[in-house]
Amino acid sequence: MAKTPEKSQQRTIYVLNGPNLNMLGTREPQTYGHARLADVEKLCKETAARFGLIADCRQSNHEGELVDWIHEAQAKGATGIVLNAGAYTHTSVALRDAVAAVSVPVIEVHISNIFAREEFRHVSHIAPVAKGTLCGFGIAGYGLAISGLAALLEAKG
Ligand code: CA2
Repeated sequence: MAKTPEKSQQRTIYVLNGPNLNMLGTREPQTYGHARLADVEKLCKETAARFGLIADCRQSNHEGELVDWIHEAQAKGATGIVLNAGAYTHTSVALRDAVAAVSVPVIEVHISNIFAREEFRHVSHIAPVAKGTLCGFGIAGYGLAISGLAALLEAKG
């Protein structure tokens, strides 16, 4: 029997990276380290697999595409979203509204400690509507976010 769309991605975590994160590992290693986006995606897939989950990793430089993927995660019944919205974190009401509009738990991740940087990075429009926020752990934060989502799932039974 065909599965309903809502049930089709019950064990999938969307890992969404926003603008310029495709440049990871090419510049600013003092802030973002030496790992590339491909390394982040490998870490996410391996961490997810440890919990019997699948990481669906995507990156976009376009705000609307990120909004669409958040809606898609809800429509397809994804288990969670790990979101590094990059600079849109500090500017995007549209992304905040998308996160608020879905019941899928969203964990906000930042590689750097945004609170130890320029003042304009101290504001996150995502944090108030996210299930949780991690920052300052380097790319390990993505793995921690996936472990956290797995713990939430476990607690829900
Ligand atoms: O620390 C993070 O993960 C950020 O979300 C990264 C964003 C920044 O705007 C946020 O304030 C904090 C920037 C991502 C750009 O990444 C680059 C990496 C290497 C070279 C150029 C850009």
